[in-house]
Amino acid sequence: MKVNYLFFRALTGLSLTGLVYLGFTSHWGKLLYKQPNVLNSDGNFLLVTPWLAPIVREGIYDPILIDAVYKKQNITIATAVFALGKYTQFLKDFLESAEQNYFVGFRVHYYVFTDLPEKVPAVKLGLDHHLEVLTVASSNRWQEISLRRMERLEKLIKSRLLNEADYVFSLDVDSKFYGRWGAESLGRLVGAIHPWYYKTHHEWFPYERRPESQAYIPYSEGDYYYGGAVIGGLAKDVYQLAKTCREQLDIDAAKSIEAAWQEESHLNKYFLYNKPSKLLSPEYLWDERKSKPQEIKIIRFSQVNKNNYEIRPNP
Ligand code: UD2
Repeated sequence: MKVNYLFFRALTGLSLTGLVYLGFTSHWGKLLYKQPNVLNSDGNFLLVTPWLAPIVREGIYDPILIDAVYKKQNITIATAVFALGKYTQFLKDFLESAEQNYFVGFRVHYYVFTDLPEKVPAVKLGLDHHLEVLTVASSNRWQEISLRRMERLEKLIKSRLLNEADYVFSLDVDSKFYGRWGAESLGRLVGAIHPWYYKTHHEWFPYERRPESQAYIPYSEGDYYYGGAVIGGLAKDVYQLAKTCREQLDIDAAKSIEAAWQEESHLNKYFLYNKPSKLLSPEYLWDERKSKPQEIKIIRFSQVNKNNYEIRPNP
């Protein structure tokens, strides 16, 4: 809807300069503003976004203190992992490395979605860590497997996790933990900055650019590019995210449109207009194929180098 500038000015008493300063544009609900920086002048990740969400990285928190604060709350962290088809081969390393690093000492419940339950490895779990296998239908398209995670997550949270968990994470299985991942990652709505795009201008982000798609983001907009591999937050907030993304995916599907990066494109659209309250620096979402730059002090969770042609059900 077009906004009548004079009407708005009369209503708010703001001058044109004020409106420009606020980043007000001619469409309701949209703000035009300079793309936020990711790195400080000292070459480290910024401490907070311009909307005051912390960007979590090494050196800005006390791991023992922050775990102690959250342990007093007696919380349960549900963690959804999808391993369908040949991706079951990643489960062993994922789970074994998680048990060394991921919310050690907290109550963690893994929900492993798979079409091959017999391939789920028996991994020794730490105290108060539990694992449940949820059998789901196979798919012959990897894109479908990846994007249907939103629908499956939505259903799981609605049917169970709103009662069974405080926080929910959904993590890519073709990944491994290399360092501590604890309570510093908890927040109302949590996204991870993608390791390949944190120095990229938003015009070059691989957002969906076709206006016909619900995931469409114009070239002039965008804060950060978030990875689909890590989604987290309070159960009710992750539910809202998953439900909205699933609805948007359904609208696209009815129009035979699949966004450039499936659910990751819809996630980026969601986060643009529903800003995450906490961001994880790429320490929490790295990629083995990328060498470690000086601004990354420690790699905590990283995508493993996989041969897509060998492991995916389709090109
Ligand atoms: C990116 C995202 C991923 C997802 C995808 C777009 C990062 C680092 N990765 O990764 O999260 O948004 O783009 O759709 O942000 N899976 C199976 N079986 C399959 C295929 C996929 O279980 O045959 C599951 C599995 O949990 C995997 C996830 O779907 O981790 C994403 O698939 P991917 O890792 O192959 O996607 P990729 O590498 O393009």
